[in-house]
Amino acid sequence: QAKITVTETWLRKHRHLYDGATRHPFIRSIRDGNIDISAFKTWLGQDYIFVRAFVPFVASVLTKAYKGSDDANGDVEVILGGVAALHDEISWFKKEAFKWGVQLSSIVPQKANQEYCRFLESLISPEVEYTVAAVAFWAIETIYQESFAHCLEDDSKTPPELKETCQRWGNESFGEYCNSLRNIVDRQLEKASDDVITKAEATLLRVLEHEVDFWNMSHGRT
Ligand code: HMH
Repeated sequence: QAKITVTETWLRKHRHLYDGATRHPFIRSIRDGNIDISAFKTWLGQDYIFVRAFVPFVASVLTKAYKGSDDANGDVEVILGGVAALHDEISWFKKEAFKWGVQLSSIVPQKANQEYCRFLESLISPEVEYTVAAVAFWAIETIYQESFAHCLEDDSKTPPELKETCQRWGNESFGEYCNSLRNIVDRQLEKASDDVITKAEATLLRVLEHEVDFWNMSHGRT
């Protein structure tokens, strides 16, 4: 029987908050086909700003992977794949924004977004251990993967014009990438001190809260 991993323990323990982030009313409204397109446009513009701030954070995780692990397991390459995907993602946002008539140059980050970006910046600090930063990275990617995969299930009524967006994060290969991140994280946590494990769990909770606030913002609830 396979050993229960640390991430498994955490997901069980924090199931309620985790489901709150992956089954948010904003995601449900996409899945049910009754999404307000203005909410979608808000999300699109705000997420573009988020992704731009996400790039230096992911680069810092890459640096920590290079310095901090012996990297016999190829962590650097997995994370580099994430950086490459973000390059493509930024082009996609520009194209999608044009399609929906969203003017990216005039988007002002809302409060929840500012706070989330500030949180990402705090994790860039070299004081933050590789394990802690990697947990945040895994959680951030996985929440989007699970949320958007939910909108692509057979019984979903996702509007056709939003399918491509859902595919972007909900596709299978993005799912495999998230699994690779999870394996990296569990391997690190296996050899981490109690202090680092405690910090990493607190960081996961902060990510979940920020993700819920981000969806709330898009949904016009703040
Ligand atoms: C807010 N969380 C948010 N935006 C994203 N693009 C992702 C996660 C996944 O990259």
